[in-house]
Amino acid sequence: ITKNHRETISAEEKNLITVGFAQIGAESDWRIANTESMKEALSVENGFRLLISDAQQKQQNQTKAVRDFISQEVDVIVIAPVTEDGWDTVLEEAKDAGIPVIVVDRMINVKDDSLYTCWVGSDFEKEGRAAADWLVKYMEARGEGSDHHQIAILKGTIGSTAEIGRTKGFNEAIKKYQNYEIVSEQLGDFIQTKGKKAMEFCLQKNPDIDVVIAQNDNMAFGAIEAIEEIGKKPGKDIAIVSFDAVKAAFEAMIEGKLNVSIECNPLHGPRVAEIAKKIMSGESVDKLQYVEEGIYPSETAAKELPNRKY
Ligand code: GYE
Repeated sequence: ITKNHRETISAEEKNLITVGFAQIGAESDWRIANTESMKEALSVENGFRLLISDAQQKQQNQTKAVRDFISQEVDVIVIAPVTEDGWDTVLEEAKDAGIPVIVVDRMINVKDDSLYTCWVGSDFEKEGRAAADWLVKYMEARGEGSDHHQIAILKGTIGSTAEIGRTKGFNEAIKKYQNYEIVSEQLGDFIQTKGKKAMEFCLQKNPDIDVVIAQNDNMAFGAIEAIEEIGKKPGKDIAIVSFDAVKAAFEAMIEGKLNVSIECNPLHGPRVAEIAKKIMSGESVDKLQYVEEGIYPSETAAKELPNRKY
């Protein structure tokens, strides 16, 4: 490398915006797509230097990552928080250091909202309501609208906005219908293997379950395995509703094993990049930004699969 070339590189590097991203982990297809989207949008070509930390789904690792980013004097910190609570102290440290914080995906619950600049993500409660409304219409169409339905819920990480919102939205919407009964709620932490274990437990305790609400696709994939292992047909004997709408969910729907996936968009990278640039140039940004999402029942799967980006 010639001296001139070296000087050009360092001049370019000086102009890059350094972003520290405290990611949750790699627990699901959704999460992997989210990390990819961030890497793609916050690239050197786009003017960024991106540092990513993988917290292995432990919030204490995220707190540590944020402290590391503060000591490295990054320009912007991005956090995809595991749960909503427990952020006040470390965000005060970021504020004292003058580093703006963008929250993505799940939300945080802090005493002082000025501890973060903005949030980008999904309306999880709306997703939960959509799941209930879809289920009721589906059972009506099957001629089982007034049958007694026994529902198992496979829950994601407790205290995460995705779990809180999907639970609240679904429960509030379904309680209007007295023939729908939630008979079991099990924890699956948004992970396929844990979803399978949770489903096995549900089936042992309540063999008559005929509906599963899996709070993400990967837990639904685990549930499908558990249902098949006892000789029942997922998607037929037991209706399965899930969230995210990742590619593999479309494949499961084409095979008739999953009935619907309520979309949750993980492709936050481009929006985060735009927000980071605005913050760095002193422009103001909206405090909360919700992304648009759809509902994909199995009959749309074959047509939609080729268009899916994650
Ligand atoms: O549904 C799940 C992931 O917070 C929206 O986290 C996200 C959820 C998503 O592990 O697959």
